Amino acid sequence: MPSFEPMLEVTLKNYPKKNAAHVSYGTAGFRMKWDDSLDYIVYRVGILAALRSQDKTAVIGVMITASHNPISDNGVKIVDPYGEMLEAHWEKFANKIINCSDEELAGVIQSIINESNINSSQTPQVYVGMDTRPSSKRLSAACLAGVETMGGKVADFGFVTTPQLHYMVWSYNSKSTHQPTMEGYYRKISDSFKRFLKLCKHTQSISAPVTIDGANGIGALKAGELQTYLGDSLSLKVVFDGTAGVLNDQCGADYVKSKQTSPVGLDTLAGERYASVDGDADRVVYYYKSKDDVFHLLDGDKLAILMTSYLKRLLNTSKMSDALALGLVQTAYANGASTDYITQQLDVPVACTKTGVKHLHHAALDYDIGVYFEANGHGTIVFSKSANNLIAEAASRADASTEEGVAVLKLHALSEIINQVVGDALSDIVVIEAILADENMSMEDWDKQYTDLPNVLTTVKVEDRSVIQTTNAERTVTNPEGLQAAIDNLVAQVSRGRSFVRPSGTENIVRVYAEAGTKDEANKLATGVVSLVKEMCN
Ligand code: 16G
Ligand code: ZN
Repeated sequence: MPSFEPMLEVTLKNYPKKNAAHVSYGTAGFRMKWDDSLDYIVYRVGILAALRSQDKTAVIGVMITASHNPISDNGVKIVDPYGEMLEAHWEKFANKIINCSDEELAGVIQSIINESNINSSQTPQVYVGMDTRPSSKRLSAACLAGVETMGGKVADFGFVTTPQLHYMVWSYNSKSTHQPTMEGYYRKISDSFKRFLKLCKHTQSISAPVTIDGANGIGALKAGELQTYLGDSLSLKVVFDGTAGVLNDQCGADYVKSKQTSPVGLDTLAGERYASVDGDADRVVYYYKSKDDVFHLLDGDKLAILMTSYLKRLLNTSKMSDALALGLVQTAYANGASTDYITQQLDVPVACTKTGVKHLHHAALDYDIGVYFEANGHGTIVFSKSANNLIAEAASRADASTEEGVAVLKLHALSEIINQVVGDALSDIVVIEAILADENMSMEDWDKQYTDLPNVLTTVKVEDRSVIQTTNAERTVTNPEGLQAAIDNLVAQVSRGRSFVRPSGTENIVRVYAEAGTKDEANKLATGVVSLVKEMCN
């Protein structure tokens, strides 16, 4: 009998399979409305994470969260050794282990062990974290039971943001000098930020606070902790901190981005900076109110352009632009004006990938310095190993009395403020604040880098979203036949038109995006494409 079986017999009784419906590991792991059937899923994910740990001889992470979704949802996803999303081949194992019956479970575990040649004598090590949902604690306990079933050891980090858990896993496995502890995480950001500020002409500290909408979730709690490390170098004023409101309810990054308005109840003042994070703090958008009382959103595209244009300048001044290739990665949702600006005005190459962080992250690794952002605010900057080494080495001998030397030191500090492992709202905010301070830029200045083309993002309910198939990073429909030609025809009828449709990866709907030279044209295009989808897909 395999060594895990006696223990499995004991723990399985507490986590019997409750859901007959097939579930699959998607871009967000397993995610659904919470009811007690999620318990067995997370228990089995704990088992799988332990197997993955033995497979990679490394610490593996499990994060319990449903991100920007309502408080009644929850979910779970696995973090691979260097903080990446779970490898595709193992997503198949995840589907197998979750969808088999209780009776089949031992056999499925054994088949994964056999197929991956896992050495079962190693002790699995799993890091577990959770968001602030009421259901998260019991799910975390279920995960622990799963890991322990396989004889594994758990480090339970309790309430953490998703990027913090990714950081811990990466930091431990890569033996980073930045410790796999909360203190290590905060010190990495705050020490490098303070170093950066000392190199800036305009300011030694940023006096005006940035207001952070914590979505009534974990981001609020952790922004508060980060503040204690930042001291008076940067003031984070946290609102929607969970003391009164409900998680992600009329606040948070998803609300602000999709409704294009500030959170309900937040009294915005002209000239001030605001940022909203989502329920697990891996997404962020900025916004401000202009003097004429108009709300202006600075979404993931605007963040990406600010970071990319600033990096481009630093590379030029530091005379490192020949050695380090800079590039930007976006998805089809990126506003066309942002892509035009960065390619035409700044001469930085842009790649486009499918939706989902892992695709962008992967593509960004093709550059020495790759900036990637989804328009919804997921994103970060990744540096290749050799870029990190080159920058660290140049910084160690940089002459701070020259412009060139200062640029090298700033580049080095930025590479440490940013969470290179995964998009991280808190570290993204600190990077944006660093750039705005150094450039002495107001929100208006930032917003003026380019003007968004008017756009519409809407959804269509269809019977079966899988009838829509796409290629070319989701920008071209291959099925149903004729749909793409019909979309092209509508696009040709408006100025600067662009439109695409894709099946959602998270809900049973089709998403439609349209942009054009004027708001009327964008609306007209969207309406036309929605009709086409309804006609041809139902
Ligand atoms: C998931 C993805 C997010 C993407 C969204 C698209 C991760 C961590 N999250 O939340 O990047 O924007 O799905 O949803 O990859 P959709 O397929 O329903 O449009
Ligand atoms: Zn999220």
